[in-house]
Amino acid sequence: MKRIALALIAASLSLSSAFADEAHHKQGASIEGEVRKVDKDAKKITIKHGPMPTLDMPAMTMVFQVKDPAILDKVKAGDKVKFQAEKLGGAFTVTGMEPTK
Ligand SMILES: [Cu+2]
Repeated sequence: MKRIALALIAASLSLSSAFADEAHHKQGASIEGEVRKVDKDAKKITIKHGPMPTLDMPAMTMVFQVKDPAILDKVKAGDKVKFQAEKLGGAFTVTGMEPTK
């Protein structure tokens, strides 16, 4: 019986450290990218982005929604950016963006 209890404790310890890792990653790490297209009417932006570990995504070019349309006034196609993204209501959404030089 003792051995089973120890195994359970070990299992729950490794689980909780996995969760801690996850929480750490979710603290809005910036992703590098390059703007490909800005669509103000549809409130969408196409970004060629680097790897996004928080969203479990490799580097690719894709379309994002934007949380705040004002983000689209700050950037244009060809700009290099750092941005934050989350999955909101099933859609990949840019929550913040800064041009880089
Ligand atoms: Cu992607």
